[in-house]
Amino acid sequence: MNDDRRVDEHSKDKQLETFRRETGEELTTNQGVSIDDTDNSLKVGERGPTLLEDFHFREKMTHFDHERIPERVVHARGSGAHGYFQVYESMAEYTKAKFLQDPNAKTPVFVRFSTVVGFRGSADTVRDVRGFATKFYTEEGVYDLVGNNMPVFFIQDAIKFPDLVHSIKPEPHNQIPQASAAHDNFWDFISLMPESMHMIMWVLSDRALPRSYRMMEGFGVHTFRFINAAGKARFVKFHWKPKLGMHSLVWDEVQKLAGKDPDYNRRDLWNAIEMGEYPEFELGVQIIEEEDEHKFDFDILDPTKIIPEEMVPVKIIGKMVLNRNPDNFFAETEQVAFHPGHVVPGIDFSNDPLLQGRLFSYLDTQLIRLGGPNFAEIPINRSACPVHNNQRDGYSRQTIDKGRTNYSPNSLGGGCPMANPENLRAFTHYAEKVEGHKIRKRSDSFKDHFSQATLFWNSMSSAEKDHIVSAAHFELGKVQYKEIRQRMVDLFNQIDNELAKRVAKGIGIPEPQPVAQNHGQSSPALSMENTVKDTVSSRQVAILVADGFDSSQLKAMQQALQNAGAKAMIVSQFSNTITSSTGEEMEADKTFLTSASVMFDAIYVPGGQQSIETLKQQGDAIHFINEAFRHGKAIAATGEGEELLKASQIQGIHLNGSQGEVSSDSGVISVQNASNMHAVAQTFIEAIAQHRHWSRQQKSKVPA
Ligand code: HDE
Repeated sequence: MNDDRRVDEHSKDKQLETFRRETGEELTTNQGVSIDDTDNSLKVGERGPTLLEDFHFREKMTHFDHERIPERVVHARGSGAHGYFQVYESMAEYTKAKFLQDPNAKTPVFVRFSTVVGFRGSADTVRDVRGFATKFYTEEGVYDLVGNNMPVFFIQDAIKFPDLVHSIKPEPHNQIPQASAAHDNFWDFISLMPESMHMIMWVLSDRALPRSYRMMEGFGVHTFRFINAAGKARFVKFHWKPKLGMHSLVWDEVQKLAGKDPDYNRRDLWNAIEMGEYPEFELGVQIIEEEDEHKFDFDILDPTKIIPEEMVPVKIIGKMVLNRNPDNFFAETEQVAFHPGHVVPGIDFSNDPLLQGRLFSYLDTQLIRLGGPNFAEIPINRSACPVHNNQRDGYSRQTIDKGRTNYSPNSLGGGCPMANPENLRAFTHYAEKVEGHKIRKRSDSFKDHFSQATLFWNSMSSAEKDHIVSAAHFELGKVQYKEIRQRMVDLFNQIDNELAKRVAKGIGIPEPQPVAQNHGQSSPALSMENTVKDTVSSRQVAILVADGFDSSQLKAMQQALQNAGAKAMIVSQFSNTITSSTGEEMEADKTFLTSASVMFDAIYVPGGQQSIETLKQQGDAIHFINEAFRHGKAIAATGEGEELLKASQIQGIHLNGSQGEVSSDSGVISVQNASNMHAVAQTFIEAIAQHRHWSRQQKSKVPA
């Protein structure tokens, strides 16, 4: 009997290795019989009917006919990655969970990021919540932290989930729209669900448009429990903090990307891992003593509430590194089955009614999606430590259980496998005392639906506020029923009168009078403006060139960007060789046709008289500049490159010309005298690290 429970960073990979298959030389049937021809079915004569006895044809076609499984009812579109988790210091004081004890131990993980609403084939860049689900293969069994990139949820009770999802999915009569909340059914539902307003503020904010799965936070949402070896329990909220900071795309950009590269976030994750730019997230916890459960002016069981970080600091306890792409999308990313009920000793639930309902739903949904009760045997779902029980049979059973006993208690099998109350490693549910009447009622402590929505609004920078208002204009602008738009303005008015007035103005609703007093509180941690802005690691920079470019400027910039960890790509009209003013040849990485400014974080235009004259005649190059400017991206031009900026329609920016020091005006750096490329590159890199430059004036006048 192999009962070795030790797990290290490579345990899961080794286990998966036993299931991997390389392509062999010989083509065979599933029974291993070699095949001589897979292009012609077996027929009676060359032009005759196909024979039923063609087992190869039947097997090949039958397998193909059954290749699809139902997509997830929500979170259908996702991208996965392998990696490891490592705790920084023992958490023994708070939890006995084994994987949170030893700072030298690395626990294998598999993460799946997802959008929520769109179908499996929908675009990545849509306004939506992102799923952030992590499977830890620990030596005490599988632990799943099934979170989102927003810390709250739309509803307070799981029983409303089918209604919520029905309302946001494409409308049932015509299946429109795809992967979008901008339709009447959704806002009809929301306008009648005031408890959703805090989450709505998050969904309308830039958090719903992540630049990358590597640049968003993750949250366990619910309050969970940590239990230590002495049995002491504390409440805990989980946070993932991205090492690269939180950064978002802009609305115009996401819509264009959805057409030009619907796999934008998936590709970004894949490429980053392939390039060795391993995504890293730190795990943080907010810990609340049991006796403090009622000290807040909201209920910590209410999933529409955060515990502001300024109130209970987030203690960073470890890091996760994603360092390996899956071998096969279907086998791993599609078949992975997460479940908030997959917990290990030391981590337990709270009575959050949303969490309680989820504990039912996830197991239930896998039964239909993965075709029966044996999904835990699918390689990606297997525990890395041994599994023994009396569960048997069912569709696609893989395990060959030896022995004659499949029941408990037994004597014929020596009583094994045995549930043992003395086993210190066994999961023991926290013995919380609960008493009450059976009632269908929401607690009064769940009644305040607006204070934290106001907190969120107050915490936004002015650019973030603008984005929320524009998002509301778009979403509600698509709503045909005026009474729904009116109800939404009334709800926004409960949050803040200025917000409601600004929203009303764009959607044909009269400006409302104030009905509630804004409490004036804010939480700086909620604003993305305050995030990490000190790295350009893995950022994509387009270098626009044509024949006759200045190669010394280009090379100096390329080198500086590379040294800083960014990825520079040459973009030109055609994908052929381009020749510099001094006769050097370079290959274009992308063309104006195969790429677009929306696929880059920043743009650089090196000088070279002939190159700039050509680019000035190319509408695509001008559009590149206008669009990047409109989207707030860093733009640098050196030497004659400045002429291209002048030929574009960017406005309100001071082009530096030949005078003075290298400086950035709202993220635009232009220097005619390119003698100090080092200083130009450093200023450009700092501007890219800022991610976006919202301060640009009059940018809405720039056509793009
Ligand atoms: Fe989920 N959710 N959910 N959810 N959820 C699913 O499970 C559900 C909720 C989350 O990459 C489904 O396997 C209910 C909150 C993620 O495979 C389903 C409720 C949070 C994923 C389900 C919620 C999440 C899912 C669909 C309200 C953040 C994708 C397929 C009570 C804390 C996991 C599946 C993956 C997936 C039910 C609300 C996160 C139907 C009933 C809150 C990241 O079981």
